[in-house]
Amino acid sequence: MTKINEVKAMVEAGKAKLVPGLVQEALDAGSSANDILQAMVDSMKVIGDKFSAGEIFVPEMLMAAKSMNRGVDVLKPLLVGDSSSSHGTCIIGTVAGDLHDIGKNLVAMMIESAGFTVVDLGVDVSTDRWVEAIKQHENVTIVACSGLLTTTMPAMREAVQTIKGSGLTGVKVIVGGAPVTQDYANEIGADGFAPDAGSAAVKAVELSKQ
Ligand code: B1M
Repeated sequence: MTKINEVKAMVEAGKAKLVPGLVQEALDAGSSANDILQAMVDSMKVIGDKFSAGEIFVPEMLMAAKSMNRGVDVLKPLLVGDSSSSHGTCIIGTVAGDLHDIGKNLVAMMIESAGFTVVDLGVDVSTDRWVEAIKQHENVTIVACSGLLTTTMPAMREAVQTIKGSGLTGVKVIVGGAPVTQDYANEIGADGFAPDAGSAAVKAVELSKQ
């Protein structure tokens, strides 16, 4: 088995202690940070499918997530660029009722490396908290709302509509996460949508210049 496949297998098996070492070994064996990241993202898809099929349960999903997070920690210095430009502050979080943060963390990492100061509100961010954070921080140009559950899409709608209706100017809202589409973003009045972390950073830069 190649090192990268070992990483994938150990993320799926939830072996959080083994994953960082294997990620380092995969890098040493010549795999790129992006390829290793993609392998771990693929693992989470496998985990999701097994969960849907009733083959695994929440604790296994949690261990796989922990393993992936440990692996991402090793990759982070290699994935984050050294941007000298400044596009202002980006407030990011996962919407109310939703505890998924791996995708949100990747988006935060990419947005930071694109030249934003990132304020991460974490998960389960209430509607009021988004607005408070925009008021608390200077030069907020982007708010990035992540959501992974279809059941919390109404919370995303409420967050976006409250931010847009708050009268705070100069702030653009982008949304994303597995169940979110461009159509849904349009419907709830978001300024932008991105399907993945890389394109979220591109979209954030584009919107911050408008
Ligand atoms: Co949950 N979970 N989970 N889970 N979980 C999903 C999302 C699910 C699809 C699994 C399944 O059933 N197949 C399903 C949702 C179904 C649905 O709503 N349609 C689900 C469910 C049902 C649940 C619970 C309800 C299970 C239960 O308790 N019965 C529960 C809910 C808890 C809650 O949030 N209130 C739950 C809990 C959990 C854990 C806590 C155990 C754990 C999360 C741990 C953590 O995040 N720290 C977990 C996990 C790990 C998953 C899966 C397996 C993996 C998610 C992940 O990290 N993917 C997931 C299955 C799957 O995704 N196929 C599943 C990797 C990550 C890189 O991808 O987050 O999609 P993703 O991010 C992508 C893009 O979406 C995008 O960029 C990233 C990649 O570049 N993106 C953005 C994300 N945010 C963005 C924001 C942007 C732009 C792009 O702009 C702002």
